[in-house]
Amino acid sequence: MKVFTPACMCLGLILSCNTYAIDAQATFSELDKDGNGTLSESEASEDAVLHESFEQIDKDQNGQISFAEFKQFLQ
Ligand SMILES: [Ca+2]
Repeated sequence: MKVFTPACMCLGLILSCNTYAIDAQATFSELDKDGNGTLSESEASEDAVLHESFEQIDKDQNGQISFAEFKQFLQ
């Protein structure tokens, strides 16, 4: 019996990962009103969930949500 990974399965996985990355980036950019690459508490308050979980997302407690922290939160 041949063991192989269906190409379509791999491709689907890659595509869904890429789509996810683009969506996360797009959402982050949209919230980052001043475009400085981090979300302040007032920028995050545009989104109810982010506002609610701000302290939880802000792992290093610097009062800003970085894209890395944002991505971690989405996972
Ligand atoms: Ca910002």
